[in-house]
Amino acid sequence: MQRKERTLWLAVVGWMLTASCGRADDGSRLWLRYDLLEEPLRHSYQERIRELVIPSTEAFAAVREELLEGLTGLLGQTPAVRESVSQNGAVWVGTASTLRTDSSLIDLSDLKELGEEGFLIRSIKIDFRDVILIASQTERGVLYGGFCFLRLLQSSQPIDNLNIKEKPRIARRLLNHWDNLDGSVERGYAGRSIWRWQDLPERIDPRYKVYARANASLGINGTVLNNVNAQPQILTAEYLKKTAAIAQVLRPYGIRVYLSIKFTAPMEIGGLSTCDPLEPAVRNWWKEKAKEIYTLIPDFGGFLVKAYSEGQPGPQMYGRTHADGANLLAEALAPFHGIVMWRSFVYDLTIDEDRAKCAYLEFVPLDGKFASNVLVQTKNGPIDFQPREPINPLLGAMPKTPLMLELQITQEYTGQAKHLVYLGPQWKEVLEADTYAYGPGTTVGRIVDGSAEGHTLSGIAGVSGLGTDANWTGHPFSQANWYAFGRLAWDYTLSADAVAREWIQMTLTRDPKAVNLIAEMMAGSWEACVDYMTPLGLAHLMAEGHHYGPAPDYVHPGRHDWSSTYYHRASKTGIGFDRSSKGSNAVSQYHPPLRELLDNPKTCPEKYLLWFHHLPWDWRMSSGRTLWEEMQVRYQRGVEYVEWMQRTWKTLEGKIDRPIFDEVSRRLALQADNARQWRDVCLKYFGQFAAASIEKKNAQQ
Ligand code: GCV
Repeated sequence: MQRKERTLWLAVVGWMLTASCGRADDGSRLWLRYDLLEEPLRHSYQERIRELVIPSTEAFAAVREELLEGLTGLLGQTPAVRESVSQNGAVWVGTASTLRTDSSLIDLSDLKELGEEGFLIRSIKIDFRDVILIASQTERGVLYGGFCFLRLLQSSQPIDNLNIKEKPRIARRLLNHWDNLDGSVERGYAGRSIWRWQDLPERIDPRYKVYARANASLGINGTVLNNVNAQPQILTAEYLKKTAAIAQVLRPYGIRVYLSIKFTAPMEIGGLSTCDPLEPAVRNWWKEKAKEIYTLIPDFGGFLVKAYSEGQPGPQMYGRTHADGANLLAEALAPFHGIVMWRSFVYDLTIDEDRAKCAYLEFVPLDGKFASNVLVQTKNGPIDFQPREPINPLLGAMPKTPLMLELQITQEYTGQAKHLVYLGPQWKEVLEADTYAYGPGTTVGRIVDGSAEGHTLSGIAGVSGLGTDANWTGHPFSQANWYAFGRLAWDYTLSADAVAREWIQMTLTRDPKAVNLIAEMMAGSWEACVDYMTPLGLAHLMAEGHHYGPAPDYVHPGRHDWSSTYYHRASKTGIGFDRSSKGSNAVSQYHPPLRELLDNPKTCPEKYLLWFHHLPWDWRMSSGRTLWEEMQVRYQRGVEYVEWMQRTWKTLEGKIDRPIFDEVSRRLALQADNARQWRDVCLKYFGQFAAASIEKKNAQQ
C-alpha cells in the first residue's frame, strides 16, 4: 500500500471506530451533543418529524440552524424545510405574527400570558395532519422553545401529546465572568479566559457561538464579561469595540452583554480629579460614557459594581453611600433602559465585629433610596459561598429594592475543578428556604423573582469560572453546575434531580441504568462535600489565598476575619460562632419565627448549628451522639461517599466516552485523597480541644 493510501485507510478506520462506538467525546460540545438516537426511539421520532416548517428570515436563523443540526444528528435524517405544513409529521415553528399569516386554524390566545420569552409546544391537527407547534410572541421565545423541543428528544421523552407552556420566573438570568483583561480568571479552574481580548474585535473565536448556544439552550439572557474586581480599561473606546464584537455574536441568541466597572474610572481613564458621585462633572462623564456604549451596543444590559469591598473603590471615599454610587450610574443608563447591579458583598468590620452581619447593617437602611433601575446583587449566604451557609438575611429585608441573587457556579470553596460536587441541591436549598418575611412561604425564590414584593425587575447571577479547557469547566461534572444554574434560573421549581438527569442524558449517556447511578452519585455529592469539609455549620476552614484544602489552624497576620480560627472558635470549652441573642445576635437579622428557631441550639437545624452556636464538645445531638462524636461521623461519612462514588463510577466503564470516563476517574481519585485529608487534618486539629475538654471533665468527676 502506498504511504498516502495507508494514511487514508488508517484515518477511515479511526473514524469508523470512533463513530461506531461513539466513544471519543471530550466534553467540548457540552449538552449540545446531537448524536444519533437508538432504535426504536429514533424511528418513532422520525415518524413525527418529517418536515420543519419555519420562516426563512434572518430573525429565525438561530433556531432554524439549531433545529436542523439537532434533528439531523439525533434522527439521522434531515427534515424537509418548508414554509407551510404539507404532510403528517410537521414541526411548525413561528411567532404569533408569522403563524397567523399561515393559518387561522390555531388558537394562539394564550401566547400573550407567556410574555416575551415564554413559549408553547403543542401537538395539534392542521387539515387532519399531525403537527407539533412551537410558538412564542418573539423569536427569542421561539428559540427557547426550539431548545426545549430538542431537549425532549435528547432525553428520550414522548412527543405524542405535547402540551407544554413555559415562561421564565426571573427576568434577568446572567452569568458573571470574573475574567481579567490579561486573560486570567479569578477563581477559574478551567484554563484561561474564553474572551480573547487581544484578538478582538477582528478575530471572533468560534467558541463564542458555542457559548451563546449553550446559554440560550438554558434561557440565560445576559453575561457580565469581566471581573467585578474591575479594571477601568474595559470602558475605553478600544475595549468597548471588542465588547461590541462579542455582543454581536451573542445577540442572535438573546444574550445581552453587561460590564463590571471600576468606580474610579472617571479619574483613571477620564482624566477627572474626582469620582464623587454627587459631582456634576462625574455625573456628566458617566452620561457621556453611557451614550458612547449604547451607540456601539444598542442592547447593552448595564453595569455590575463591587464597591468599597476588598480594596475596590466606592462612593464611601467621598462620604457617600452605596445608593449615591448606584444612582449615579443608574441615571446615566436610564435613558437607554440599562440597569445597575450593585453588589452587597461588603464586610467592613468597623460596622460590626461579626462579618455575617455587616452587609445587612449597611444596606437595610438604604432600602427605598435606590433608583428604580438598580438591583442589589446579594450572595446566597452572609459570608462568601461556603460549602453551606444559611440564607443571607438581606433576602426579605429590603422590600423596596429588587434583590438579585448571586450564586457561585465555579467551585471556589467546593473542591474547585477537582471535586465532583453537584450544586443543584445547594441552590434548591437556598431558593426554597423560607425567609418568613411576609409570613410562611416567603421563600428566597419568591423574593428573587419579585413576586413577594411586587418588583418587575428581577435577577439571578451565577459566577461562571468557564475557561479555555476543551470541556469548558475543567471537571466534566462541573458542566452540570452551569447547566443546573441556567435551568433553575429559568424555573427554580424544577427539582435538582430532574435537572441532573436531563444533563446526564444530554451529555454522558442515555443508558437508563447508568443514568440512575450517575444521578445518585450527583444527588449526594454536595452534602458529602459539606461533610468532609465543614459539617454542622462550620465554615471557612480552608487554606488562605487559593481556598483549596484544609487549614483549620490558620491565623491571618492582619485580619482576624480571614483566619479560620475566627470562624470556628474551637477551644477546650467547645466549638462554633455564637451568633445567638447571647452572642453577636446575628439571628436578630432574620424574621420570626426563623429568628427564634435559629436562636435556640435545641431547635436550630443541625446543618447550621455551629454557624449560630458555640457549644460544648459533649453537646447531645439528635442522633444521641455527642457533638464531637457527631463531627467524626460526619467527616467519615463524607469520605465514604466519595469512595463510593469512585467505586460506582468504575462500574460505568464502557458506557461513557473514554476521555470523559478517564478524566472523571482521575479526579475522583484525587477527590478521595483530598476528602481523607480534610477529615484527618480537621479531626486532628479539633481533636486536641475535644480531648482536652474530655480530660478536664474526667478529672473533675
Ligand atoms: C472577585 C471572594 C473571592 C474573591 C472574589 C470575592 C467577591 O472573596 O475569594 O476572589 O473577588 O469573593 O465576590 O468579590
